[in-house]
Amino acid sequence: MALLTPEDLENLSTQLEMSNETVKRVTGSDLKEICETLYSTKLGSQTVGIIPITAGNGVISNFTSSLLYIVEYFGLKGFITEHPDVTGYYEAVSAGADIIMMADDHIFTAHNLRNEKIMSNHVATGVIYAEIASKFKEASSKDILVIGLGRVGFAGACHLVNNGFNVYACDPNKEFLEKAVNELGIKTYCGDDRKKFSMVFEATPNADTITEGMIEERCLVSTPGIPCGLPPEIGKKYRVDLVMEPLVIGVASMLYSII
Ligand code: 2YC
Ligand code: MG
Repeated sequence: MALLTPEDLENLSTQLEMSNETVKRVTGSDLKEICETLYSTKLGSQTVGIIPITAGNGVISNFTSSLLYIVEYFGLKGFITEHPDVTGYYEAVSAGADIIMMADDHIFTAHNLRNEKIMSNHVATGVIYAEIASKFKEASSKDILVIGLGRVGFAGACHLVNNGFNVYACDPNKEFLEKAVNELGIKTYCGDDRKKFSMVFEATPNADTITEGMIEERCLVSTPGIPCGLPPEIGKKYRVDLVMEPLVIGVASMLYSII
């Protein structure tokens, strides 16, 4: 999984405003409304304890401060523990946190201590980016293309199948593809098939995974993927609407999913 860099999280508020504006324009709902509908819930006044974790590649300088910004943006209370790791966990629970948020290099999780619900970032991110793609107002059918069937892509594909969409998917990893065909019944799709899509959910750690043959003019591409799977020149030529943001949209999905 591509680890975030401090640069990825710079001017997060601007990245949020821009992607929220695009989401509103192409789906008719903003991020809050999409989360409230997706999880049929509203956030309350919970307090989130955010714990820096030094494991693996260690602390990302602006990661926990970005989480605090997001928590407060959605109207929750939050604090970053003074100490990292286990000491931080003890501090957060002792200070009365309702929700714990922490991430090592493999799992980024949110745990609601009051109802014992727990969610991972990769599942929450897959579900909400797939949901956004599927709510495209100008969509020409219920056919949707999923590019990348790793743990983020698979979670999104599963959500789309469960919501009655005709999911076509591709992944160079044959095992991932077979797993999705066997467990979700998705239809395999590869670049030179003549079918074009108006809704695309891309979840790969690779750039330029989207080619002209895949997309309809003025389609919607929804992707958490860093680097971006949509080559800028193709985005311009086909006037593609792009929803791509490094952290907020996935964290919003995590928070609403455990309330
Ligand atoms: O600052 C800290 O506490 C670090 N231990 C945080 C490590 C986060 C690693 N995960 C990532 O960079 C991201 C996830 C947020 C989503 C995809 N990659
Ligand atoms: Mg990508």
